[in-house]
Amino acid sequence: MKLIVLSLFLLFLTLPGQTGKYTEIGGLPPVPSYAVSAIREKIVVDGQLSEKAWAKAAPITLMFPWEEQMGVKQRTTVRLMRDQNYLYVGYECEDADITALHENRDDPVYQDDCVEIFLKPSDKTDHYFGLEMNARGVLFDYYYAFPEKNDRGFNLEGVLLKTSLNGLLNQDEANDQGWTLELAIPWKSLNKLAGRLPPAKGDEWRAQINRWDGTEAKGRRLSMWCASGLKKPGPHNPERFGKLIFK
Ligand SMILES: [Ca+2]
Ligand SMILES: [Ca+2]
Ligand SMILES: [Ca+2]
Repeated sequence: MKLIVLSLFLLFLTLPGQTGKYTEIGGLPPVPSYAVSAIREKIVVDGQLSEKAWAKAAPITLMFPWEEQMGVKQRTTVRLMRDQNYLYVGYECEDADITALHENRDDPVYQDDCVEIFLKPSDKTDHYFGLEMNARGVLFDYYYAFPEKNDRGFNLEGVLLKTSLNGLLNQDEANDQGWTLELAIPWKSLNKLAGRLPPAKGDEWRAQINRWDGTEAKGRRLSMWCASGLKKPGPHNPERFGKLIFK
């Protein structure tokens, strides 16, 4: 009898893609991992991913979990790296129509062409930091005491970011190619949740990476690193964040 109970327990542990506290869709693959390399090269946060280190970092391509969303699925490639002072994130967005209207810190930039990263340094809580940035380089940052309260009044100190557009912003008729965003997040800005800063080699954090693309009129799409397991399009589910492993 004991053996049967144990076998059932082990089976439960190994079943893929369980729904959970927040996950609504079963059968999803396990969340992916990404090794964040330590770099020596100095990164100039100018919106150009021209430093050699960027070319060496492994690319993540965002996927589109919701087939019902409208419009063209434009590719987004994301790379991460780190040094003693910063976590660096570089986004390359293919985009035939670059649009972004919001201009001020903590505006709802997720309504624009926008890229995001959520960082959850602690496995003791569901709380995490969010950074959402539009194609103008406007930052909306917050502390999400998930799932209860999203505090947009919280600001991460010293974040550097810059975009570079290959096209014309908010010009319907322009033939745009895309845009890039270069982001540097100071480790010390994350001390509200992180145990050890900078993270040591082998430390593991959870993270999600997203992009909102399109306009209300022509349809909008959400793409992401790992499927959030929600029925309605949305990125907020810390159970389905991927794993960042620091090197
Ligand atoms: Ca650069
Ligand atoms: Ca767009
Ligand atoms: Ca804020």
